[in-house]
Amino acid sequence: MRLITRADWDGLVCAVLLSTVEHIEAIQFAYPKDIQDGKVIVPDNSAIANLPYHPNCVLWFDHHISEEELGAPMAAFTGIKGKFGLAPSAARLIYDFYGGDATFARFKALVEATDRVDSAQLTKADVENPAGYVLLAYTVDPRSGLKDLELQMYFIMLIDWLKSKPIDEILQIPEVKLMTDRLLAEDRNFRDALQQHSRLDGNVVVTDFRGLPAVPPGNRFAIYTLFPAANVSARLYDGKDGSISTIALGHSIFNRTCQTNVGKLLAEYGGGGHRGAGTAQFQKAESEAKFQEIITRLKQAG
Ligand SMILES: [Mn+2]
Repeated sequence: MRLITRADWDGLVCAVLLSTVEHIEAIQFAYPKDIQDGKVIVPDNSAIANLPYHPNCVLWFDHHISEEELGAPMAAFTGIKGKFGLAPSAARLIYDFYGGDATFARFKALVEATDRVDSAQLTKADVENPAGYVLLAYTVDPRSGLKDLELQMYFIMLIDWLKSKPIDEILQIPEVKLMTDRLLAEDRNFRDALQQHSRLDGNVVVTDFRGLPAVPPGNRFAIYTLFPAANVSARLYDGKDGSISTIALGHSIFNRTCQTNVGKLLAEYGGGGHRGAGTAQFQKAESEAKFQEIITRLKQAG
């Protein structure tokens, strides 16, 4: 059968597991919105992983649950083989469904790392000094700069390597090493840039990248290792054409005490997101006043 899986690390690990226990003839990567918008052709008898349900599938695993689905669960999906529920990763659902350690012992560490990566339950070491599967996972995030076909080819190779080689060996493969070396170098520069442009304001760490020609790339959780006292980050940066400024908010993944639902807060300013992360954009002229207002509200809520 054909497997359609999400074009991210969790989706890739789903493909590793499913192709070990099911007869998967082809693997295709898709984004959730394209499935929902009907833009993906789903052949009859497909398997779908880490993506929304489609009526043509006969095997389905997903852990992305909206609040409505939690309230009125699953009735539509009984009779379909698979698992849909709360889990740190879709790979974890597959791991458990097919018998856990008894079936997948050799992928135990891989799936544990995938849980941490996919649910942002990273350790400080995973952020400051990533190694093993977590470091490899960073090579498939959007920061890698790989585009469509290139990314798909890389994904297919990774699935093969993850099934056939130990992680230390995979990290030495030239295509992989090129990417991890670059990511680690970027992270070092990014940490310097964060130190230079950030200040702690109550419970908020404010990073002001406005006026920089480009926002430097780097691990989005690095700010929380540098400012462990903050429970929320606010990053300010300019749009490409210079007329717009953006504020991006995120809860700390280490100090989980922020009281603000940042998606809801930013929705009041025409932006959006979810409880733990979101963005809003402003015309430059009004942005400074709005930024100050938002940061004040984050401080007041604690
Ligand atoms: Mn996932």
